[in-house]
Amino acid sequence: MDAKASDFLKQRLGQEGFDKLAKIDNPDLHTFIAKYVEHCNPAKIFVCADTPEDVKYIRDAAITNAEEAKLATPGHTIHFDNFHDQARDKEHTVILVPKGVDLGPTIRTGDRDECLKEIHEIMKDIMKGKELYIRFFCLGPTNSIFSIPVIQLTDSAYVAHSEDLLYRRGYEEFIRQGQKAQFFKMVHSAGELDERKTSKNLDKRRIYIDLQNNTVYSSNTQYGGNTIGLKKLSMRLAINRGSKEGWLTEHMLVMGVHGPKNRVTYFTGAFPSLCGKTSTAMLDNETIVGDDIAYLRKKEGEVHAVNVEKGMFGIIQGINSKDDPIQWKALHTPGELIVSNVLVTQERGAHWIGKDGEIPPKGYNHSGEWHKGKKDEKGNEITVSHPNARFTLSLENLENLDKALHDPDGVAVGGMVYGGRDSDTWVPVEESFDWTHGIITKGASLESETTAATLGKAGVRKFNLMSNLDFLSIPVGEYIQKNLDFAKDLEKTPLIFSVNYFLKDKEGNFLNEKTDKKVWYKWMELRAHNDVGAIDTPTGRIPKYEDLKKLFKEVLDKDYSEEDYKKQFMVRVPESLAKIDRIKEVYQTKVKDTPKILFDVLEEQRKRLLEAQKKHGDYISPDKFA
Ligand code: SPV
Ligand code: MN
Repeated sequence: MDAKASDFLKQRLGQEGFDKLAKIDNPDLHTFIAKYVEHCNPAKIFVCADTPEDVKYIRDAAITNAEEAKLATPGHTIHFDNFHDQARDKEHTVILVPKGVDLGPTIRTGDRDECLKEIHEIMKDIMKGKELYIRFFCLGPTNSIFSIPVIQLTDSAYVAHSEDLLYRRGYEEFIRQGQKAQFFKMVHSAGELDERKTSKNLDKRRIYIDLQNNTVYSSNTQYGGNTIGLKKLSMRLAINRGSKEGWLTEHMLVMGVHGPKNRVTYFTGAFPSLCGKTSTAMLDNETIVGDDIAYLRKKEGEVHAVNVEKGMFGIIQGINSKDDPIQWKALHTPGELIVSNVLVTQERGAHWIGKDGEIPPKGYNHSGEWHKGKKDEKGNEITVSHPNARFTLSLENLENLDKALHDPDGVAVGGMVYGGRDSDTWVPVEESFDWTHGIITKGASLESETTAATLGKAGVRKFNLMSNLDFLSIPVGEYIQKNLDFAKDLEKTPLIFSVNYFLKDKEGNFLNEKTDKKVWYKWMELRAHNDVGAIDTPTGRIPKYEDLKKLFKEVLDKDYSEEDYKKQFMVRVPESLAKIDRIKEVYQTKVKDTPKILFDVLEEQRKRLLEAQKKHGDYISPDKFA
């Protein structure tokens, strides 16, 4: 450590804190910490070296600071975000770029010099009177080719505590990597707090991502998606880094699907919000590796995936004992767990939208004192919990955790799944013809319909390629090309599938039960080993009726009728053609440098659809292709 940084840090951190830091041989780390200690100017500093006492210090601080409060169940706490700070702030989340760099119209960018100036002004002395928590974490398993060390500076004990549940501790990893560490740097301040200990100056809420320095600044916000540096903030840095190094960062779950004779085949899955991502990761009798973010790398000719995280920041709305027995149990078992923005009752229980039982008539929630019928300033009724209210826990608390979670090699991927909320186009499950066809017609063509739980009108299709649109830090065209190139030198290429849990008939009734998805995953598992055949249609390969009939019986003890099969797997030509038009339009008008092959593959698909239409009409029963 250079003498100046050393003197300064000793003075500000105290001997104990300084000694913890000095064990890590990395001058860049010391300089970075010194810079932001001086700039943010906290009253106190705590360096967490990941000992049980240090971790407890942060957990206790969240209570002492009143950022969290205890609930009746031992170990459970409640945290509130500001009433207007309940989701990711897309408008103020900005990728900083030097003059002349253009990432295309779908990515929010700002002039690097100007934004750095602005954020440093906002963050000047922002921690005055507060305690700064310094924590070390590791994205991906430790001691692995996937590992990325991250330093988090935050004045929120809630953020530092949440990260402890969600990420692998990294103090030892920083020591191990020493000067080699290519670490990410996070500076967060909740800013001034109001009497409810929620961020007060939301007008100065900013999330600025500096790719050049691998640094993210987050100010005047507490909501996890804006503050938990290792989640969506690091994700943007990792997408950028991976694009240079030949690996991928995807907004994907990772799960083990259990096949015949104790075989486990791993799948990854990308789904935009409210499309069944968590319920897929939590599927009965399967095992979860991760529910949100995956790194994919090539290893010995195969794709390997890791869960970047080790915990879950899950949506609590709708969780009930019948549909989500494992999460329900975890939410009712003593142990470390944070719930946010739900209702706290007088008995210090928690209640949320869609929970079993009656909604309590009153309590305390994200709006303060709450009673049934309470309205916000616009006259809209305030629900018992916020639709984006969450729970935070370690995956270790889930019964269905897969044993490979911390495997430094990750898991070999047999299949990748893309799914959206789609009432009328995609069949329930379909395999692509090959990797390129899958990346283009499934991943890069992903759309999802809005629901009543999102802002704006319901039922509007939103383009969201790979469900990664919000997090891209490289141009969309380049991102697609990197995905296409990824499979080039593989010996065993994962199959690519689409799923659609939301298909409806003309009368607006869902064509599938929630539990049917269990069968689709068993079918995909068999396909990954070539244990069942498939039928080629113009848009991809679909299951044969006999195979599904057998699986429905085995998995759900259900008699699956041929009539249901024909309705569900009918090729919908007009809708499929309309989708091609929409996707083409996006890539022609909103994306720079779309790889030409994307248009070619879409045009080939159109040709196949038109030929089939000529022969069989608009709506084609799957048996016509058998
Ligand atoms: C998502 O919105 O995709 C989430 C929650 O996983 S957040 O942390 O807000 O990104
Ligand atoms: Mn997510």
